[in-house]
Amino acid sequence: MADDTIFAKIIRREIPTDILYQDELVTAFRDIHPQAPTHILIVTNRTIATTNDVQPEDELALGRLFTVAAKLAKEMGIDESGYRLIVNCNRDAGQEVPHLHMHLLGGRRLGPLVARPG
Ligand code: DGP
Repeated sequence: MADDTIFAKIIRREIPTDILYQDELVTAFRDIHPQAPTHILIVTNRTIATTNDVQPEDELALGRLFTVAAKLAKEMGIDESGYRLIVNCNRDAGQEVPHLHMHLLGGRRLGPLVARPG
């Protein structure tokens, strides 16, 4: 089933996860492999595989990713110190989960925007 990503299971609460925020459009929870003191994923409830697959009718949900990111950043106390929002698409960006999500990272200096190839 195309919609059956690990994130879809989290959204449907089939996998126990500490949900930080959920509404009719998006769901937020902590990344299982945090890259910073605050590392939260905000995912669209509709399974959109990549940013290549977004539709005009997704615009409300995509905007909601930002309003929820700002709300959570404030709650986590990183709104003034700063944070980074990342959306990866496909192989070269290292997208692992084919379900559109925004990373909210903060709580330390995050360094350069793009890592040099190793
Ligand atoms: P990306 O590379 O942008 O597709 O990021 C996927 C992120 O999802 C990665 O940082 C690890 C996280 N992740 C993968 N599986 C799970 C899971 O089962 N639970 C949680 N909380 N995070 C997960």
